[in-house]
Parts: sequence; structure tokens; C-alpha cells
Amino acid sequence: MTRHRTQVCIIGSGPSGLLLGQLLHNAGIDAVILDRVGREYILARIRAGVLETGTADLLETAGVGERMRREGLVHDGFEIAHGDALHRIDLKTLTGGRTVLVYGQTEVTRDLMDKRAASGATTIYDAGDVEPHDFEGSSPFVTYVKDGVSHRVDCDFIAGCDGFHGVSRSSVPDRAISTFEKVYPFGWLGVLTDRPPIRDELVYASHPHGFALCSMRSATRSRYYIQCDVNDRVENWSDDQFWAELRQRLPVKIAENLKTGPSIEKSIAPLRSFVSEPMRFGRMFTVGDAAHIVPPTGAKGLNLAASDVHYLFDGLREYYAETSSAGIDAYSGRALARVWNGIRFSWSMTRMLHRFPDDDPFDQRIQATELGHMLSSKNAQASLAENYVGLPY
Ligand code: FAS
Ligand code: PHB
Repeated sequence: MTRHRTQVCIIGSGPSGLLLGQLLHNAGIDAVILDRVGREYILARIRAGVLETGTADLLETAGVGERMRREGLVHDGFEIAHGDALHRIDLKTLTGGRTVLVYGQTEVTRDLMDKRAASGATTIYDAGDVEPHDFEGSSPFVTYVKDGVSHRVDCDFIAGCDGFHGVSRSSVPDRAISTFEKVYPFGWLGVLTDRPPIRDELVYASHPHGFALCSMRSATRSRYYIQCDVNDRVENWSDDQFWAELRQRLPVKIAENLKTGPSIEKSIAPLRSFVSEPMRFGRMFTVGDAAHIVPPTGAKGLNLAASDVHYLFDGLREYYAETSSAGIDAYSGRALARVWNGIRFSWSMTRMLHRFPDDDPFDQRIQATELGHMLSSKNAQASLAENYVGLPY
């Protein structure tokens, strides 16, 4: 078994791991990133599309803001479609000037990967059997297998940035962790197509057939979602069937503008709300989807991962620069406070806009009243807006 030594061993080369790795590198703190798959596999996963200001600013601080600022689309608001009406949520006015940036997670990840490769920092892709060890002690290490050779990475800290199905959270003994979960009775069927978006801003649609979302990646590439059955399969949906159902769920006046094209990606994502507490286990921290999951309705998943990274990097920088552990001791509490706000917001937006098959007539009336209040009350919209653009770190 070969042995390496680093200060922080990061498990996962998604946005969490890459962003943390870049911030640490820029601060002169050594980190090794391990991922069980390869770079292209990670880039092929189509995920988030909307960045909060805080996330965009943190990416700029990490040194990957140039293409994001050039190609990202600043959005001052979005629309909610209900019946044949469109209602604009004016984020900029409601939040005193704050906006969001439409720039796909794939591009964020690509920018971070390119930056890391240029920095010469170590990333091990296609690392098998990655496993954290002795993180409850003072000498943690991580083992993995690459090309049939076993390796060990000795480190001061382990950052579990390995997503919902990763190994870090599952390595924590049951006695040391609490979980909270809600699984939604539907999924999102998403399509990516190289056609101009239907509108200049995102459209969230509530319809008797189910929720729909019209998003985008650029002025020539669109991303659409429709709520689907939790057991549905991509094979059940031809492109034409998808476009026909999406059109049905949109107001006529915009549905006729829908520019359809061949799907270049089509996938179904299950929806759940999930939180694991705490987010620190001795010398191992969980970050991003490794610790929490939100339904994508509120565009919070990637953005909560970014605020986790912000808090953890703050703590690690303080530990190495001032030998103070105050920041890493506060990490879990600080991160979870913001995570639970994101969990609540994503749940509330999902509850308001989707069809819940088991809702009784009372539930349906409450949901209609909730949406009606949102569309008629500037105060309610202000609360939605401050959560959507991102609560302060
Ligand atoms: P990630 O899951 O992105 O990255 C984890 C990395 O760890 C992966 O590269 C994986 O290969 C690696 N890994 C896992 N297990 C490992 C092991 N044992 N050893 C080594 N490496 C391991 N968010 C939104 O805001 N909007 C959306 O529309 C949206 N859509 C989504 C659709 C899907 C299908 C999914 C799963 C998530 C979606 N999300 C969305 C949320 C998503 O964007 C996450 O919040 C974001 O990817 C979080 O980034 P990471 O924490 O880095 O986790
Ligand atoms: C996306 O573009 O993928 C996207 C945008 C906003 C959301 C969810 C997904 O709320």
C-alpha cells in the first residue's frame, strides 16, 4: 500500500469538493481530491441551473468567476404560471436590488476542474473503494484502490463532499448521527435542448396535470422539467410526448412560443428533503449533498453546498493560520442553520406548486389558497424573493 500525506483529504470532485479544494489551494492549504468516477462522467450529469449571489461571489473569490460573469445570465425575476395567467416575481425590487445568475452546474464544475488542473493540485479520478478511517481520533486517513494498487492518504481532516450516495455519511456510526427525511410522491422529468428559451426568465407552472419548469442554460440552450410519476421511466417519454405535455401545462400565450428540438439529455430525478445532523464527526466534515438534499424547486441544492463550503473553508483557514479551532467547531451549527432555511423554503415551494396525489379536498383548497395569497401579496412575494436570491451567509 502506497502512502501519501496531505492536510485535507476531500472525497468527491463535484462542486462542493472542487470549490473547497480551490479555496484551500489559494490559501496555501494542501488538499487531495478523490472521486470514484472520471471527469467526463461528472460533467455529463445535468444538475442545477441557478446561482445565488453568494455562490457566484464565492466562485469569483476562488478564481473561477471570469467565464461565469461573461456567459452567466443575470435574472431580476421569474414568473409563476397559474391557469392562463403569468405572475412575475420581481426579485430585484422585492429584495432591494438582489438578483440570481443563471449558469449551469456543469459549467461551474468544468471551470473548477480546469482551475484545479492548472494549479497542479492532486485529484485522483476513478478511485475505487474509497473509505475514511479513524476520523473520530486525531490521525484520520482515507484508503482507496486505483488500477489494482491500494493507497492510503494520511491527513489532518477529511471533507466528505461525496453526495447523497457517498461513503462519508454512511461511515458514521448510527449512534453519532440523526437524519430527517421526506420523500415526495413524484419526480422531475428533465430535458435539455439546443433551442432558445420560451421566455427571458424562468417560468414555474402550477397545473392540474402537474408542475412544470421552463429554465435555460444560455440564449440558445433550454432546460425544461415536468412533474412525473415517482415510478415513471425515461423510456416512457418520447421527445414529442414530453413537448406535448409541457405545452399543456403552460399558459396558451407562451405555449405557442415553445421552440422544441431534439433532447440532448433526458433524465428523471427523484425528489426528497433530507438532512443529517451533525455535519462534523471528529476530524471528518460532511458538505453539500453528502449532508442534505432538497427538492430542486427552489434551486437551493448547489447553493446550500456553496454556503457549507464557505463555513468550512473559513474554519479550516482559521485553524491553519491561527491554530484556532473555533471556526471548525462552529461549522456544523452555522451550516445547519442555513440548511434548514433552505430545506423549509424548498419544501414550501414544492408544496405550493406540485400536484400531490394523496391530497384530500381540504388539502387542495389550502394549496390553492396558499398560491392565491402568494400571487396577490407583495409581502408574501418578498419572503419568497429573499429566500430565492439566498439568505445571507
Ligand atoms: P455531488 O453529488 O454533485 O458530487 C459528489 C461527488 O462525489 C460525485 O462526483 C461522486 O462521483 C463522488 N462520490 C460519490 N460517492 C463516492 C465515493 N464513495 N468515493 C469517491 N467519490 C464519490 N440542484 C439545484 O439547485 N437545481 C437542480 O435542478 C438540481 N437538479 C438535480 C438533479 C439530480 C439528479 C441530482 C442528483 C441533484 C440535483 N440538484 C439540483 C442538486 C445538485 O445540484 C447538488 O446540490 C450538487 O450536485 C451538490 O454538489 P456536491 O455536494 O458536490 O455533490
Ligand atoms: C435548472 O435550470 O436546472 C433549474 C432552475 C431552477 C430550479 C431548478 C432547476 O428551481
